[in-house]
Amino acid sequence: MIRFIHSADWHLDSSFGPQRDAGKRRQELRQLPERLADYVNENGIGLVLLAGDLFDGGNVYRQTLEAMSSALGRMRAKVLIAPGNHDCWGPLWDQWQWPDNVYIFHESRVTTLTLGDLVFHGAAFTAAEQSRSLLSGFRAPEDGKLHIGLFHGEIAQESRYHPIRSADVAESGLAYLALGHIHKPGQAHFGGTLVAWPGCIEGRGFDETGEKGFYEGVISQEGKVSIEFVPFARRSYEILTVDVTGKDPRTAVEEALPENTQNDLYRILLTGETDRVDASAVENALRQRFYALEVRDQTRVPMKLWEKREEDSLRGAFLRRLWARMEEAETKEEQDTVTMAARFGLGALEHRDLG
Ligand SMILES: [Mn+2]
Repeated sequence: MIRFIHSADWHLDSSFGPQRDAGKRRQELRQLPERLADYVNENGIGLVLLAGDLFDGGNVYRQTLEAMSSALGRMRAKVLIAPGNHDCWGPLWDQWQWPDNVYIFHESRVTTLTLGDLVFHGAAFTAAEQSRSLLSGFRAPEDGKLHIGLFHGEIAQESRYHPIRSADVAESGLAYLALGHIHKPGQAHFGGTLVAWPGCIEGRGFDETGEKGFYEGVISQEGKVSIEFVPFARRSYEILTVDVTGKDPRTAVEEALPENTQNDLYRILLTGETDRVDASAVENALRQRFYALEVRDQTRVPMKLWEKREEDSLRGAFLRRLWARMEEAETKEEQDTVTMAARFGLGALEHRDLG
């Protein structure tokens, strides 16, 4: 029995864009290989399959390369790497002295590495794009050994990032096909082949929400491969929509929150109908419960508030003029602008803080 890890899309040295803690997040990501080395050694993992995009680009900090290289070398496991479109084979890989337990596929055609009864078939991106399907026509020999594929690429008919067709997988004779590239984890069976892509190991923004990690697998004595997902990200990005209709916004948010949010980055969208909401007050009140929090107001002024336009008062006159604008509004954006004007105006008329 062999235990293995299949991971991909670390995107080390990602910029993390304009986030407040971008530098710290970059630093945390750089510690990932060390954390993974600990996991490998503590869990008796003998094989590590890394399916590309480990670096975000070819221009990597020396510090990152050193951290990565020493962590891989510390793993008491054979480490196999198939470079992807972000970290394609080139000086980045070629001009670095990698530890002896690390093997890097470096050709843009399928090559083979045999380790005892296991045979690995893999390839590298050697440029930022690879639109040929390398598994097309591939067939592993029926030699009683277990055949495993390792590529950066995606299950697709056409793609600039190595399309792999499901029909080719079904014909491949591979027991397991380890892919990278798609940032959301997934798996499928085609013919006798289990194919999986673990997704990115750490979210980098609100377009990469939810649990992130890797697949841990077992190759049984009989040559059967099974995998399960292991959450491993330091932090996750979550978007939570909270309807605050008829509720105190802060209470509504607190009721909707899962228990432990301390390590995570949350974007909370306040929705529903209300005439008073102060997103930044909610944000300030709850900030301590998160690694990072942003609260956005997407609520609408309640219809009953518009009913006050019938009043013979300054408020009524104000609402009548805005209501006329609302009826003329042709887009959702125009309606939102009128709504915001109504909210601010009413707040001012009632001497409320405009927040
Ligand atoms: Mn990729």
